Amino acid sequence: MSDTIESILQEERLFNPPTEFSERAYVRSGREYEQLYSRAASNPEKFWGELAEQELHWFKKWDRVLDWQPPFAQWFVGGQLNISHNCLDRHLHSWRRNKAAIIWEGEPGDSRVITYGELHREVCQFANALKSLGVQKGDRVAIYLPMIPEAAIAMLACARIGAPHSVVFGGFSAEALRDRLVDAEAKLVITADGGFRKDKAIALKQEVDKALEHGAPSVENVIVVQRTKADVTMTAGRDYWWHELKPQQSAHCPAEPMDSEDMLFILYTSGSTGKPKGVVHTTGGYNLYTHMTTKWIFDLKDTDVYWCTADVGWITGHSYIVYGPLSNGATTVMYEGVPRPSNPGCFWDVIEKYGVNIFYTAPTAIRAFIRMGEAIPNARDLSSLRLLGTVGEPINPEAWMWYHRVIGGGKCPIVDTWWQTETGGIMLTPLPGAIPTKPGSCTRPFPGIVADIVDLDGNPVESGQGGFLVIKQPWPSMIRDVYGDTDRFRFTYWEHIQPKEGQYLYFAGDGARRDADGYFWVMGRVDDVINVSGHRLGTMEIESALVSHPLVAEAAVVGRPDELTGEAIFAFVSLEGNTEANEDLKKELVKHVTAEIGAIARPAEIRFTDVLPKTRSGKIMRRLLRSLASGQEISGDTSTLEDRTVLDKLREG
Ligand code: 7RM
Repeated sequence: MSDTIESILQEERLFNPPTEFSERAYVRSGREYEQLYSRAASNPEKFWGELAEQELHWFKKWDRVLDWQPPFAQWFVGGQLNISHNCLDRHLHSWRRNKAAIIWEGEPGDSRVITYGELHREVCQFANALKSLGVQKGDRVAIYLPMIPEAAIAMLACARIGAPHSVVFGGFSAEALRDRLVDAEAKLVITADGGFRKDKAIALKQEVDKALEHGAPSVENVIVVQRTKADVTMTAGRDYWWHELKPQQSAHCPAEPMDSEDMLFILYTSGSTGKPKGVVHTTGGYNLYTHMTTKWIFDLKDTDVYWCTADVGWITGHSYIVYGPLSNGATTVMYEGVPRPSNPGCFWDVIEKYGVNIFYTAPTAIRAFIRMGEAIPNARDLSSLRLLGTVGEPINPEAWMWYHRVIGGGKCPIVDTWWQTETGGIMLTPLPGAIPTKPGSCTRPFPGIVADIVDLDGNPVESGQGGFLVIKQPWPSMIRDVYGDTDRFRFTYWEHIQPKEGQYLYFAGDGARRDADGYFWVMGRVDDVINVSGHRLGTMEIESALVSHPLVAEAAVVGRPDELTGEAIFAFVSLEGNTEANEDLKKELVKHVTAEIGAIARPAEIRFTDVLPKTRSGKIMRRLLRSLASGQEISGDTSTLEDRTVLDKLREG
């Protein structure tokens, strides 16, 4: 890990945008970027107000662009719009009506192309199906689906009738699903019999049944998409098939005029303490910000085929598979599969098959491709590509170089995009025709974003120094609340850094530095969040899962560096009484965590220990555990350790 940081700090390579790219880009030079940036900074309300007027359809214009009562922002106050209308209806009055909105490729090789006209019809019919089951404006609807078009259709249908959605990643277990259903008090769940992943059919409806058995009393109905044709149990009066319910419905369903600040969705994300937080996003600001970032960062044109490989269960799927691209009238590719032993080149096949021009993926995927060897992508025609992107974690410069050379053929700019579930959209990124890139840096803030690196008192640190990444001004797609827990919203994001005199800084939870050119280099989380393959997991969540096993007395979980996944989960576990520590029990605990949370939380390593290193006041000293987990010598102060012999015991472990 320290090697990586060293090499990042010394990175000096600079890649200018190719002239052919810049000439045709929305933002064509560093000078144009600077102009946009200073226009936004000097008068944000004018900047966002003009864009909102030019780029979106409003049923009613706003009275005020911004109302900022820190930490509560309201954007486009008094305005009314509907994001489903902006993603669909307004494209129907032009040639885009018959343009591909979604190109979908299933893992087994089946596929569908859905035009804007067809997508509109599907969404309207399904929105009416939701209404027929009594779903009303304001009711929360959970979506637990594989990567099939119905996921996007369900999201847009909820948005159309004003029912906030809560998409739960299909890889989460029944228990994790139940927690989210309970927290959001979801009225209805949309799921599928299953989905295909790594050549196997994964059961989903079965997980929903389990979640409901264990108690999620708010759920009244379940709608089930038929995907794998697996046997499922349908409970009469509660469960309905999508393919039986939807076709009976009218394709006429006007979009509900929503107040700009009406809730659009809740999305759960891990933090350093407690259960996952329900991040609340609202309508107008989110629509505008994801629209503008998609347009300028991906330089999206009507002739492009755009593909983001995320799952709709994550914020990247919400903002950059569904809402941002469709609001722009773009063609967005959805792929059900992941690279797997039977088809390690499947991503390149999809690019070749559909002539993908813009490709957005995660560093962990790139590192996996590097391992598989460049012969695999080299055997496909990737010449349609003109722009590449990454998201989810810092990208190591060597992976960046490989991506640039092997996938981009040396001619595609790379946008390394830093952002979070909470920010709703991309915050730090190059604009590809304007900003020269450096491998490993997410470069500069998007126009309208005022970012800085500060110490705990909110004072900016010197260039080249590490500090906390903060955002100093409100932006349209910012988190509005933690669902049902405003105290947690304040505490997590707005009280960690304490500047003088009522100044409010949004704290992202990341450490970063800025170089002499003003480029940002994000180093990773500074809290107890582990980033495994770009997925956020709270150490405490995993610890709670372990401790819920009857033989576990105590557990401490840390991240250790991993070449492939960025970080891997390392769990220190002490057992109850005289329980015998053995390999079988390790396996059982791994299974237990998978059942409690899902496969993404699977510990890479479990080490049994009699005791955990604690301070005299009883706090687990994670810093020491992190060193142990990564096989490093323990450095720094250990004087607060209650029992010094613990360290020797742990090393032997
Ligand atoms: C979009 C997303 C957010 C956390 C964030 C960072 C890390 C994301 C980058 C990155 C370095 C990047 N949402 N992160 N992108 N670190 N460079 N380009 O990932 O809420 O799931 O995670 O991911 O630590 O705080 S997220």
